[in-house]
This record gives sequence, structure tokens and C-alpha cells, in this order.
Amino acid sequence: MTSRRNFLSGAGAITAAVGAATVSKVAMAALPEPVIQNRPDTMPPLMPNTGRPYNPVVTLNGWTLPWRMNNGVKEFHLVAEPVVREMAPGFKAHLWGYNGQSPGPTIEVVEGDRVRIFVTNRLGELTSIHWHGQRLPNGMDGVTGLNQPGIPPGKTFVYEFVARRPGTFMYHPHADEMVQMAMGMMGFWVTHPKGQHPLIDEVDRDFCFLLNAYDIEPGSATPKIMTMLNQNIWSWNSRIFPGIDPLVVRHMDKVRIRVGNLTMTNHPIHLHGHEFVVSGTDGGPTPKGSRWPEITADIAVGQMRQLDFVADEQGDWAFHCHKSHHTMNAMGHDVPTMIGVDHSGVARQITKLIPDYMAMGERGMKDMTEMEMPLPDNTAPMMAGQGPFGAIGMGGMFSVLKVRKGLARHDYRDPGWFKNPPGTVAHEYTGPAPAAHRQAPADVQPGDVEVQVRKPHHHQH
Ligand SMILES: [Cu+2]
Repeated sequence: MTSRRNFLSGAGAITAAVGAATVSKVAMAALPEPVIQNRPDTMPPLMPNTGRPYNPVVTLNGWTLPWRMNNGVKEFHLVAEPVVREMAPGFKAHLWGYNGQSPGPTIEVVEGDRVRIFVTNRLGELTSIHWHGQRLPNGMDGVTGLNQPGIPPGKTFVYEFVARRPGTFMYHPHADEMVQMAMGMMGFWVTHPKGQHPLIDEVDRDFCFLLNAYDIEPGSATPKIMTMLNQNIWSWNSRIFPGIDPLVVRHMDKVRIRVGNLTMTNHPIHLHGHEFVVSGTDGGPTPKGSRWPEITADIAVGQMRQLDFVADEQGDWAFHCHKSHHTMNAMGHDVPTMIGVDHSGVARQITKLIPDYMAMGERGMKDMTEMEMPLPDNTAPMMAGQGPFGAIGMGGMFSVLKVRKGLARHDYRDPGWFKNPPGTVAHEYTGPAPAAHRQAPADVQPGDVEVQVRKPHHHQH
């Protein structure tokens, strides 16, 4: 539910504006009321009813910020503030964000629009916003100390520029950035082309999200902001599977997925069942001759990619980061590998000494999805999500592209699981089994093992 929160008790703000005789016309304009979102659901696209027309995007588990037209200028109001973000059902994180959520709302404008963004700081420290990828006057670029003074707590600054370049962008603070981004401050920005663009195809469904990561101890709610690489929460728009909504598309739709990376490591984003082209980056649309088919796009730190494809295969297709440690939720960092070790008797003995000792899968870790393990309060299971055939055994940066026939044009509701045509699902083979032909075994006897491998104690996850 979107609400309009009257957080500036009007009188003070108006008095200040009227009282300052020398302030510019911009400052004299009363602030647009901030629009606050209090739900983490994927909101339907915001159809533009003022300004130039465009085909809106859908922000995965997010929303687009409404604007106000003021003498031909698009005015937005962002409020930097502490937020509580539900990252998955049963797990709420205490983050910093904008207008009630982390990430903040998506800003959508049209090439050539003059944009004015009021930024109110409700944090306890200075902040600023950098408009990543935009062509703009140097003093609007948002680097604290270099381009502007930081926005003090309680103050509102205004940014104004023309959105000159169509494309896929983002915004984030450039003040105490390590802390503020580790706490979740960021948002998406899309500048739609005005009219037909030779390098930007019109699409039927246009999704966007940011890659972000947190280090939140199981049982706690606030990220540890000093962690650079050992984050334990790998998220899309501050959501983790099974909390990430599916990307629902109509069979034969032209689909665009825009992704930006504000974590501290790269993410090879991988789509099943289809091939896409990278149709654009935060540098702009790619020349058509430079596009080739891919099924994985590696997105480096601070990069954005725009993936285009035709959804011509029906089904429920996995869509995820290909770093398998990033499709897991919070877990301990010092878990030894026990695969192949029969420690069933040992576990019983250790449990007498350490009651909450976990014997980690001697068959693999997926054993754990079948165990009923007590979790600390406010913690998402490490691997979760039920599919039509049982546990999916994933967390983190994972979702499902659902391609269905017969959806209405702007229907993004979850259609449930795909009904596979008869005879098209992998199944147990029960026919006769021919003898296997193996190469002659190497002449190695048990006990001849030459090298003992021991994993380093402090590996990541
Ligand atoms: Cu990843």
C-alpha cells in the first residue's frame, strides 16, 4: 500500500520558504509530498498519466516513484531514512533506504525530461545522491565534498538536470558510501527513449532489479557494515529466495531484464531455457553488430546490464546467479566438508557435549532441506522454497521465469507451477540396464593416497 506521509509538519516548511526572500525559484516551490511504500511486493507498473508517454518497467519486489509535473519539470521527492525490509517471509532486516524501502523506488523518466529531485535526509549522518551514469552538470553529480556539501540530517537538498541519455541507470549515496550502501541505500533509474530509437527495441515486459548483499548474523537484524566479501545474504532488491517474486511473462513476449550490481563482487546472472543478448549497459544501448547470444551475463561491481530475449519456451525456468554460494541464505562460515565421512555415531556423541551441534550432510548439503532444524529467530532457512517436485534447495539470488500462454497484457500475477505436457518430465528409468563398460582401473589401492587435502579453515562460507 502506497501512502503519503506528512512528515514535514507543513507549517515549518512553508514558513521557511516564505521567510527566505533571497532563495531561488526552486526553493520557493513547496516540496512535493513524499510517497512512502510499506510493502515489499512487486507493484504493478506505474502507467504515466502526465508527461511524455512510455512503456513502464516492473521493479522486482519494488515500485516506481510517482512524480509531480511542475511547469514542465518532473518533480520527485526521495527521503533517505532507516527502514525495515522484509527480505523473505520470517526475516526482516533493519536497513537504510528511501521512502520506506530498500532499495528505494525506481525513478522512470523520458529522454529530454527536465527532472528535479528533492532529497530529504532523515538519517543521523550526512548523505548525498549520485546519479550513476547520467550526463549532468558537475555540481549535480552528488559526490560529497567534491561536487556538493553533504546533506545534513534533517535537511532537504534539490538536484536538477535534464535526462539526456536514454538507458538503464541507478542512484546511490556518495557520502560514507561503504556504510550507506552496506545498509541498503540504492535505487534503480530508467530513462525511456522519446519515440522510436534505432538501438532500443520496444518490449512487452521490462523488469529491473539491483544486486545487493548483506552480512546479517542469523538471529539479528542489522547488517555488519565492515564486511567486504563474506556477506551471507545475497539478494535481489533486498529480497532472497523464496522471497523474490517470479518474473511472469506471456509466451512469445519480448522481454527485457535490467540488472545493476551494487555488491562488492561480480555476479554471473544465468537464465535457463532461452538465449538473450546484452542490449545495453549503463553506458547506453549496445550497437546491434556487437550483440551475440548468451545465457549468462557476468555483471561486475558497479556495472549494469540490459538483457533482451523472446520468451518462446513455456515453462518455469530457473533464473539465478551462477555462483552457487550466492544461491544460499545465511549459514556459518566455518562448516567443514563432511561428504563421504560416516559421522553418524560421532554426531550422537558430540550432541551430548554440544546440544545444537549440526552434523552437516554426509551425502551433501541438501540433506539439510529435509531436516527439521531449529532456526534462530528472524532468520531465513539456508536453502528453501518448495517446487512442484519437492524442495528446490535454493536461497539468495534465485528466481523463476514463468512463461505462460494466454496471460493478459499487464498481468504479472503468479500463475502457479507449470503443467508439463505428459511424457516431458525426467523420470525414473525402469527398463533393463546394460552392463557398463569401464576403462581398466588405475593401479591404485586404498591406502596409497599420496596427497591429503585439507580445506583452509577460513574459506568463504
Ligand atoms: Cu552472485
